[in-house]
Amino acid sequence: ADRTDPAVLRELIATELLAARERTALLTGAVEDAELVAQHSPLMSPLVWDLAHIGNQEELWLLRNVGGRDPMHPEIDPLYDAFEHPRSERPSLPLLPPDQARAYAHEVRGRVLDLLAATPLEGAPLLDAGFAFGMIAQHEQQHDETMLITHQLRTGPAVLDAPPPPAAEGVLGPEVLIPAGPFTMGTDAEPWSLDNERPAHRVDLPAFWLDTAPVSNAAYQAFIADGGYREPRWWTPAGWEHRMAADLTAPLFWTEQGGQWLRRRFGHLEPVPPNEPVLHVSWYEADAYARWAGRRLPTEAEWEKAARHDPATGRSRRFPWGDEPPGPEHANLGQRHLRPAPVGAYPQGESPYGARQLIGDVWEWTASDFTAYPGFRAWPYREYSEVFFGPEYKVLRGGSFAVAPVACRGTFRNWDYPIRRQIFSGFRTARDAEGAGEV
Ligand code: AVJ
Ligand code: FE
Repeated sequence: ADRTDPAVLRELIATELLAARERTALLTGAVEDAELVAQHSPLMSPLVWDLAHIGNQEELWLLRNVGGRDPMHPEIDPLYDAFEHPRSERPSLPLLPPDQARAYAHEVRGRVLDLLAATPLEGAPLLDAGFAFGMIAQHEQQHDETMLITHQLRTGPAVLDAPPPPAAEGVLGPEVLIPAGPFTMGTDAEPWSLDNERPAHRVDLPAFWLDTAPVSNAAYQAFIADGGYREPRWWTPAGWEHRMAADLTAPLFWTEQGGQWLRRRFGHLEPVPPNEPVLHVSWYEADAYARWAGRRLPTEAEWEKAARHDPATGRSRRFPWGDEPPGPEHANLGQRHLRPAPVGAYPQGESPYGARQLIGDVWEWTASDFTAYPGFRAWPYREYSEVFFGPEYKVLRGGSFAVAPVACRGTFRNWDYPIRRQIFSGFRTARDAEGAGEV
């Protein structure tokens, strides 16, 4: 698609906004209103908050900032400002009830589509390449992932359904070698990249080995069976303290019954599938597993080099498979499936170095803190990224089965606290390759 053609770009934006809204409608329409206003976990907002927050951010950025319109309901703004009230307190706020929240988001969207038709997609930084519209489509999809996390935390009968992901293909070696050398990290070119992905900059890395695919449940069960959760030497001091305080013994949603591990998944109880990437582990657990395995988590730069660097041209590409947008043959994205694919799936999504499933399936914890790239400039608001920079947050890369293609690329950065595991988080491990990387 030629995004420099305004008609094509408008069509693309409208398609992305619609895709996000269909997903929002699915996630908020699958349960009764009583469940929309309920708190399913203190870690999450009630679903009805996400719904109106989606509409409120769309009104704020598109109707007010781009369109210059007056606020529709200024009195509700503080209710839906994520920095005003912690998630745990949101159920007790005087939120819009479900029918009004839906009507508000719908009303905003109608006006946004009129605005899109009437606005030049150039001539101002928020407008260039339709950036503000792209940011809002990504924002809604990010909250759709958040709402899917809430669905996973909710108890009760299953309400969501999807076909299984594709099977593994081929026989893979355990790890791939990424030779030493510089690569370009981050981007100046992605039109809808968010501020923390910019600017592009060169990073020189020593050679390293990286797991071909994410760590599987079977491999993780070996760590559990070997007493990994009882052995402080595998854990960082903060990790061990947390493991004790929170009484961690297995990934979230796992239970042992009669010597077998079962997991709860969107309302179903099932045996833990051995060949699926492990899911719902904290950074502390991922880090402890890696040390037990005699390995370590990859740094964020290592992850991105493995995912984007093309040794044939020396260029960094948008995705492991090249520059084409993700299709169903490349990666498990967009909630097409309600689970990660088995390790070794998606041969067409392989990177030049032979790594699989870097994009989609599970978010991958990295060793790195969430920090600004050299030359970072907060845009268009400090509260998207800048206020989170620092050692409290660890970076996750690659996106999960719950991430939409519009909010996923080789440069995309996610972050969370190292204790968090309700998110769709897994990991792969790495090790140094001293002397092996001369090219
Ligand atoms: C990038 C996933 C950490 O959900 O807190 C949504 C995305 N920012 N609304 C989050 C976001 C503002 C953000 N994460
Ligand atoms: Fe938000």
